[in-house]
Amino acid sequence: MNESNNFDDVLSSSPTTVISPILSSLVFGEIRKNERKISLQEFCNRLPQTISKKHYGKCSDRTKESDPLQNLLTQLEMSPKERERYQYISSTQNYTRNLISTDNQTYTLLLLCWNPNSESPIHDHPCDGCWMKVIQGAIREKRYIDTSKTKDGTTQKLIQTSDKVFNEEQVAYIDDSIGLHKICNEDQLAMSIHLYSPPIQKCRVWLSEDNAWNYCTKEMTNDSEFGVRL
Ligand code: 2CO
Ligand code: FE2
Repeated sequence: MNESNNFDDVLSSSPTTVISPILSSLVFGEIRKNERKISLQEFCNRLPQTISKKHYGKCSDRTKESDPLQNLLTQLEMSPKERERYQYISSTQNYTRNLISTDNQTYTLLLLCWNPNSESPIHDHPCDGCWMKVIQGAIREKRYIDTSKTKDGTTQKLIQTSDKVFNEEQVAYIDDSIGLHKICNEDQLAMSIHLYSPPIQKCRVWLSEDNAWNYCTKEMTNDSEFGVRL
């Protein structure tokens, strides 16, 4: 998630400095850094090298703008033509998982298509990290922590820690050190790009937040791969 900065407040509070918000962002490199949009093709070309850079960063940096993968995803602008190849929608599922690219070792890139009024179950991410960029509609992410792990065992519920809506172009990041999450689409068809590093093959799924022990392991399956329906 992007953290807002207070540079504009500092600048506007100075009586001798009159700088527009856009210019002040340029001064501090905010816009310049993510200004150039890149196609899906260029994104995929740059992904392997950027993934290798991530291993030099600390996990806590990945929620910040200093995270190279977050920056690369921010730059991505998938054209309707690029999207068309992967956007398989199924009326019988909450959402579809459509594989765009993977090296089977360090990353998997997917397009997820969320039907209106659909949601995922609460789940974890047994990979190092999951980056999500909304490319159509709005996605609501509810986060939870498993208190059965961290407390004395008397509370065995999942505790909700946040509830945020991500709009088009926004990028979110989660890993298991941050918590579990559930994704909801409460409006029209929504789409999001998900990057998992390394690839995610299975995850734990909770059927209710009322019992932290009531989970099962689910194999992740794709509904299409490289534009071909399975
Ligand atoms: N992790 C879920 C999946 O890959 C989607 S929710 O966002 O990470 O199916
Ligand atoms: Fe997820």
